[in-house]
Amino acid sequence: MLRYWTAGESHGKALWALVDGFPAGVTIETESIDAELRRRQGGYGRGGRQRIETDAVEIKSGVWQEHSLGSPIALEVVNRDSKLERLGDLERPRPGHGDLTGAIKYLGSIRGVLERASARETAVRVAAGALAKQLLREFGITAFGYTAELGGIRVEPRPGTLDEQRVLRDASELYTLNPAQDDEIKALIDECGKDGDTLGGVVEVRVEGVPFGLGTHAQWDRKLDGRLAQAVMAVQAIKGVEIGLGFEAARRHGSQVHDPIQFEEQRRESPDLGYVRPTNNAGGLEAGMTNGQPIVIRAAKKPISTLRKPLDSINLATKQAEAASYERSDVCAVPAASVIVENVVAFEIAAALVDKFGGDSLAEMQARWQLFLSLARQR
Ligand code: EPS
Repeated sequence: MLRYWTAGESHGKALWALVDGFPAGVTIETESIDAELRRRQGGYGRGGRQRIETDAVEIKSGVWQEHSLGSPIALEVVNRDSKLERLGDLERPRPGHGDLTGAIKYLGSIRGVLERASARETAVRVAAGALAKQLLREFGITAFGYTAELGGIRVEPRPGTLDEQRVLRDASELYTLNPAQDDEIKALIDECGKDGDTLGGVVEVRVEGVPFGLGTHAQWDRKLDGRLAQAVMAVQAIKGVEIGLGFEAARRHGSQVHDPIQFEEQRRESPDLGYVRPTNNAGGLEAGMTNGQPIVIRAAKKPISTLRKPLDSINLATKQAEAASYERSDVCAVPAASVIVENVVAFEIAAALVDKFGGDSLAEMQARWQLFLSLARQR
């Protein structure tokens, strides 16, 4: 079973992830994890913290001579802005953050909750996902995330191959797939920042090269659509998750939703084994299992809840009405969310891959994958 936990506070010494169940024999490159960390720090609309940090991973265990050992892998991302000991508490909880609910639940301070609730923690989730991608790479599986909508402006993606779209996304300060719309969105972010307000948006992730049969229909907590939804919903500020057509499927007739099944003999060697679908409204998942089509998953991110022009709140000590506290924040972190969601999705796909083809080593997994493909082609 491949899984991970994280630890660390936003202004503590560092963030850590402990990845357990990662198979032995996978080539691990620190540089490709760092590249994902840099992408997470970027995107138009970010705040002052990202000018302080230069996130980089340190692999503390489980890797030797650039190969995984099959033992737990400990990842560390150091906080340059490590000042928790010097920080005081907040008095006026920010609506939308965990300040009020956490302080009441833990009978403690707001600081004690916000430090862990902060989206800073996503740095190390991205590191864990980027590590998992190195396993996916061995099987030709790629995860690709981008900004689909920001502040109510829908981006019309330019069509193209994955490589072409990657070039577009990486050239965009908003991580969109249509440079013609970026200026309008940047102007909106600027305007919003001047008003002391914040913006949310929608990010989309496509996973390609996924084989048939990851996940299962057989038990609710092993259904892959459910596991993906949990991983994505558990990212800070995400309020909605859709797979494939998502909510739109509820508005259409069945004949306009379900993807017809065709067979093309010449595609037998591809991940779909020749079972072709003219549409992919299911987003690659049927009955909690992958169906050989790309996985398509979208997440709705609410605007950041720390507003420079604060909302009404109370002083928690006096219960008198006061404006919410303000601490340095971002106007918009939707592009960063596209990186985070891409990487948490990648981790879940890798976990499902280990469930299906798992063993102690990459070589064992690859042998079982080949065996499965040859048996499935006879079906
Ligand atoms: C973030 C770091 C945080 C915030 C932001 C994301 O740093 P600081 O609080 O020191 O400015 O910029 O956190 C939040 C949006 C939040 O809700 O806490 C990061 O590294 O992503």
